[in-house]
Amino acid sequence: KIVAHKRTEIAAAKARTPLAELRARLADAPPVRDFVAGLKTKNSVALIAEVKKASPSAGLIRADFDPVAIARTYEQGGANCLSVLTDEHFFQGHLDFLVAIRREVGIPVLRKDFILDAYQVLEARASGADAVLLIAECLPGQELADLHAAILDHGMTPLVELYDAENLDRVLALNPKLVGVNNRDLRTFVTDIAHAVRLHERVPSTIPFVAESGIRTAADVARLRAAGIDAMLVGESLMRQPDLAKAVGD
Ligand code: IGP
Repeated sequence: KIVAHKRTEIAAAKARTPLAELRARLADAPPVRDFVAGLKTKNSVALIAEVKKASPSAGLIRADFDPVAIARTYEQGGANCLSVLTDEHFFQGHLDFLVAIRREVGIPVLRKDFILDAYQVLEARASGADAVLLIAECLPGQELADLHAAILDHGMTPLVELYDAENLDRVLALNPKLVGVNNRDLRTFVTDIAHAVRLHERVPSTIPFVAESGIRTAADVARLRAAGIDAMLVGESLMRQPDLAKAVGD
């Protein structure tokens, strides 16, 4: 359902801004920052802090939503990298949030969206993205490899996400620079950190690994650390904190 809606959005975007025009904008885009290098500093479990106003599972998460102010606070609090929701319909995000955040912060930024078409990869780079999410469950067959190559061609880092263990071999065949396991079952919205811990055991330790979704407490982080997981992507539980700077520091 999300994928079908996304395809109509992409068609509309292509009609609004033709490919040639988007290509011309690439020259003015800010240079790419190294997302993987960004994860290699500071915290024992690196933090990708997510700027997310709303989600299908949670509804509106934060009413006083100022994306740039939140991103700055995350950076000052010591986050390694940022994830910015750019999907408008389901997450109340926007590409303009990415543009503004990339201009105002120094740490690398991921475009978090449902990427189905190389046009969106170009959009991401033209908007200043340093990394782009790819979801294995949304990209059957050759589509995953083709978009992975397109992201690398533009000098950005693909974060290849999966939920279903059956997609792991397909993901590892890409020789990915960064793998993420989503703890949220998209059919039920239930999150279970044990899911990432289990799949992490099947990913070679040379590939940086991100645990995504449902990470809330210090005990959760301790579990990831004990499992040797490199990084975590945290959205909702940070976005709900009244004192964001303190929450990131903790
Ligand atoms: C963050 P949480 O539970 O901390 O808010 O989760 C992130 O993992 C989640 O937003 C996410 C997501 C996605 C959103 C993971 N994969 C794919 C949209 C699309």
